[in-house]
Amino acid sequence: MPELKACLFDLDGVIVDTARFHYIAWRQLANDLGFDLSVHDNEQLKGVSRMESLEIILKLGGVQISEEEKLQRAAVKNARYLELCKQMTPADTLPGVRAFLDELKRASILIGLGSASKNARIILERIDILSYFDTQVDGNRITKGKPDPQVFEMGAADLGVSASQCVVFEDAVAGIQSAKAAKMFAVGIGDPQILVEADLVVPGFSDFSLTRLKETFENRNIE
Ligand code: B16
Ligand code: MG
Repeated sequence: MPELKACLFDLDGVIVDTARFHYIAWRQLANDLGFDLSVHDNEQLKGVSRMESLEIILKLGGVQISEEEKLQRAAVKNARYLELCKQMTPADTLPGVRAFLDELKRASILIGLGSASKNARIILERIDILSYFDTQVDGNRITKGKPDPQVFEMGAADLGVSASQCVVFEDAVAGIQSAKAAKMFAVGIGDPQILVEADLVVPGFSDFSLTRLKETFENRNIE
């Protein structure tokens, strides 16, 4: 029976809520182009890379711009996003995350990041959580975004563990698909009716523990 050796965490929506800042900055970009972006539309952007998000937004607004303008507008959006992120503090770490990471450390379980964001390191530093991570795979390293398994496969390779020894924590449907494509145990953070492909879904880390994770992880292997 494979032993639990590593936990790989998505960033936005799992460790910290940066989606609200992405939304403000993307909405500003849409407004600059003459249309609005709803909170509902923003859901489609979770876990999706920066340039793919831009493509989705342009489609929603029915707007076409040159490749050059796409890069320029994405850069403006990112600068606005990073400006908003400056207001984050360690208190913005989602409830229960730090205690859960402490529990993993005490149990010598390796910790990795698997995020689509190119700003992951800056954000981890800002909420003072970077030192927990034994490796970070982010948008600067991957060539294929979620739902491709690359991000989590790279994380497992960095940590020297096999897929069957890893657990992935994800809030986005594409992220759960990525974990399953990597043949890893996937814990969804959010709504079980949305994250249907996850092996286990919890609302957050507040009422979660390593003991509970191990129970589910080990039972899965007996089945
Ligand atoms: P950046 P995750 C993702 O983070 C966000 O969910 C997504 O909304 C964002 O577009 C993407 O990172 C890229 O972010 O513009 O900072 O490179 O959930 O994969 O941690
Ligand atoms: Mg996410």
